[in-house]
Amino acid sequence: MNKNFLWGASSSSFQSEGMWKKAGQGPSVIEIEQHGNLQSFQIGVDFYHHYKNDIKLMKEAGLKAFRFSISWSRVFPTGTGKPNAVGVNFYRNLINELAKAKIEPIVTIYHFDYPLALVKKYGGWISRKSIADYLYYCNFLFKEFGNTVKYWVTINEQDHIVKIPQRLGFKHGGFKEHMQDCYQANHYMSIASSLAIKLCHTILPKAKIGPAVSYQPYYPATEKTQDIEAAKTANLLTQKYILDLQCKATYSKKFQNYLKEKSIHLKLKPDDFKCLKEGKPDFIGINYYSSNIVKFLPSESNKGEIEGKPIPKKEYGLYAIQNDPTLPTTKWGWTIDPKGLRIALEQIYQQYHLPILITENGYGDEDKFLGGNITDSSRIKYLKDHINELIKAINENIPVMGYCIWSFTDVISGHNGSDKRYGLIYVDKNMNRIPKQSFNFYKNIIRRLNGDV
Ligand code: BGP
Repeated sequence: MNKNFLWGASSSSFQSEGMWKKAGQGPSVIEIEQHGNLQSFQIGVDFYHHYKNDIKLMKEAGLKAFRFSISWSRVFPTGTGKPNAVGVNFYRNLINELAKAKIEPIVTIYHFDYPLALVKKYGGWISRKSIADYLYYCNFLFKEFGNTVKYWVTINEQDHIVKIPQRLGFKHGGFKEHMQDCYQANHYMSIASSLAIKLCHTILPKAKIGPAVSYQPYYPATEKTQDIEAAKTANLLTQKYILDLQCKATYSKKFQNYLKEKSIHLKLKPDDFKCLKEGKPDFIGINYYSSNIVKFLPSESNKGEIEGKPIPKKEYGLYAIQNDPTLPTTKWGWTIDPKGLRIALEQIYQQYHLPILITENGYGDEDKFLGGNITDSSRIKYLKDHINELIKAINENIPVMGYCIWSFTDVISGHNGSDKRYGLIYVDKNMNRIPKQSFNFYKNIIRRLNGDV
């Protein structure tokens, strides 16, 4: 295995740091989205105060890379303007600590926690103005941290931000979460991402930068032509349209026809496609957790199950996305499909011919600490099976740059609060860190596959 392979782990600011609206941090849209779990997010796993200890543990595990996100509103409390020195200092210290431990930082610039002030000001991503503010923030980060950070992720799971409109925070700006606005936001986010890539290439010519998308293969439920067609359509309408835009600077004709049918008319400028062409990613980050099957769903009178909301799981006349009943699932119903990881890597590489970084892959469970060892054997099996498929993909010459487990320590789950744990390290109520068995498993994998033993 290539010595430069980035064996890593991932996290995000709002799920780990805590220090919510403290030390100068401004509010973000996560407050609206996570109302039920807000308290957990306010505390996170107190990474803000535990980062040094966590990095020590990362070093012990032999991690080559750590992917974390910067909280935009910790750096710019109102989204733009004057930076918050305390926040900037926190990230500088964190990055320096990683450098000391010889762990490559992979920085996600924006991971769901959009500054609330910008939504209130002009609606956030609904407005073209959002592009300039995002670039202002990126420019600051590239100049401030570019001498130590070589890997950047522009936007985490833009496909999910569009699919879960609360993450756009529109409501708070007095806007509706209508499809038209979500797809417009997607367009502006894509341009912002491409301009950030171009800017990064200018300021930091040696750096590598790309988006991270959530990707799952869609298998036809049967061999019937209509199911095969439905699976292709679901793939295009839920994830491929974003990669086409960001990597090929185009909306396919089929996607354009779909928008037309939904009476969605995007505000486009001819220059937009020039920007997209000029800001081609160096790599595609993928977050892979599960796969789905798809069957054709005949037309009904009520076209579109969730009218007005983008990317439903069912589109009458087009497709229905389902779990494969023959595959096991996590306790939260996420299909476990290790082969799907290799298939996803193959599909993405065949279409876009770019290196791929696995920015997230992991297993959520209700781990319990009752003293002694935390035996998370289901997680170990999940990781082992996925890493095997990753190796097969690499042996098939798919250029994979690295593999980041979600997550290093437990963090607060985006959908399920603190009940659902992903970490190799358990975090208890007092913020103590207790390595699980999977910690040793991963440590051994890295040592073995990196050729250290
Ligand atoms: C991805 C997000 C992460 C993380 C992960 C697990 O979509 O990028 O932030 O939350 O999913 O999801 P969850 O915590 O909801 O199980």
